Amino acid sequence: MITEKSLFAKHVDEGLSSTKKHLSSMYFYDTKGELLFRKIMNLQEYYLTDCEMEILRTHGNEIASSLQNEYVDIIELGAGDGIKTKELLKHFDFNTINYRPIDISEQAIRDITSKMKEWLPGLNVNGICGDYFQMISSLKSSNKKLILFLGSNLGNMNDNQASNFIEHLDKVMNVGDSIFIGLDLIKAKEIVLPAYNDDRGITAAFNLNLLERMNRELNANFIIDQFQHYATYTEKEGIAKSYIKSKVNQTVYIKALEQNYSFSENELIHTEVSRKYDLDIIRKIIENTSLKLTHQFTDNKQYFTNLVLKK
Ligand code: AVI
Repeated sequence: MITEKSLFAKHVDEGLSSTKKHLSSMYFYDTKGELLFRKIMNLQEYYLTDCEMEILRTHGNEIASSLQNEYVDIIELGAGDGIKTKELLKHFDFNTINYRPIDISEQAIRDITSKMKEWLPGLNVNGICGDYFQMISSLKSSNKKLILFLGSNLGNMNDNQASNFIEHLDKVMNVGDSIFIGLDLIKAKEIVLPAYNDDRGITAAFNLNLLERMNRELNANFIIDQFQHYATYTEKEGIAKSYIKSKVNQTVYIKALEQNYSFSENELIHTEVSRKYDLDIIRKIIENTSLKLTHQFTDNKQYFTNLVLKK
């Protein structure tokens, strides 16, 4: 049986053995990573949270009325702490919705269930613990669906993966169902880069936690101080990229893999893409689906957008 841990070990071996070293950003989110990500979301530099919150606060009523016309399962992919979602859900008629947050963390599901019930008494909440990538097929049903995918989570996939993901969602949707998605927009480097390289070093700690996780779970002997966080962004490409850079020539032993891995000075391990969008990129991503872009909402500064994609 392939356990979560052995899959992690396999991916680490593949990523650290390739000529251009890489590790998947999906491994950021262990308990420590989740906590650091919550801190990132509250950083002044991480404008994404406030911009999406502004959209939901300002247009929540309008968004809800554009989305609801009969009983609907509101499924949220990667629900997190639910603070933004609450701003949207409060505009729905609780007698006609069933809120189904999905999150990989059991604790997150427990927290969001109790908090939503406290914030929005009367709301039906049926949380599901699991990896939403692997759960999409199980969402197929005759129930009318609204799928929430907030926080520019799509941006952590490359464009091919994003198209496949949306195509997969399209297949479990029925005519009349919608996706409500939040996406960060392409903008100047002076705004985007600090969001991925904050002054307090929280994003650095979040990225370097990948090394700590390998130490904890795979008995590796990474000396964290000998690596550093490195982020890049060009407006032309519209993709923020995060790396871990080796400060010196060094060799690390990973006991679970019984293998040494060498890093030369300044060598990079690619750990994350955070894609920024414009409407052309979105149209391309949904071009092989039967989804239509029906509504667009943006914040005042036009940094972020929320879109309705309707089947
Ligand atoms: C979850 N995701 C949308 C975040 C982002 O902006 O790419 C993850 C993150 N990585 C560094 N800071 C935040």
